[in-house]
Amino acid sequence: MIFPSIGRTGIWAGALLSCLCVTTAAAQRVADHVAINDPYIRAVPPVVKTTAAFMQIQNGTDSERFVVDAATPVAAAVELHMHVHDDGVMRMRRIPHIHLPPQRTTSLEPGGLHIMLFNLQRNLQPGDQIPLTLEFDDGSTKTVTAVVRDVQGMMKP
Ligand SMILES: [Cu+2]
Repeated sequence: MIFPSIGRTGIWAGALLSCLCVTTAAAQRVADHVAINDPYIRAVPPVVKTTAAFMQIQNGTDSERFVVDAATPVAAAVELHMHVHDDGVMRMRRIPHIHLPPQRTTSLEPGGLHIMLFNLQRNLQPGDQIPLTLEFDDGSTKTVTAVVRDVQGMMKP
């Protein structure tokens, strides 16, 4: 009976090592474990100085992470926003962070979560490629190239 119990101890030691590995991975930069797909910015007429950016954010970590800020050289101010239903009216609201559940993809899309760009510093033409930087809860950042796109038939950001 001694040998089987030693065997079990070996299994537990292995499980413990796996846990340590996961902890080490989580201690790495969040930005290295987050994939951002199809980032784009809504094209707006030159007189409009406000627009929004959308994308899919895939959290490849086993823990809950957050986007805490964003920035782009084409906007003087950037905020994280969501839409809420308020007595049948859709309104935007600033939020402190965008929640990224573990091993899930979070959609930023018209009518939902978005990154709001205020006081545009230049005219954005469809096809323009704009750097956009996201900051995560551990302070790490990731810069992607967002394409300016006409977004047809969607509600305003
Ligand atoms: Cu907004």
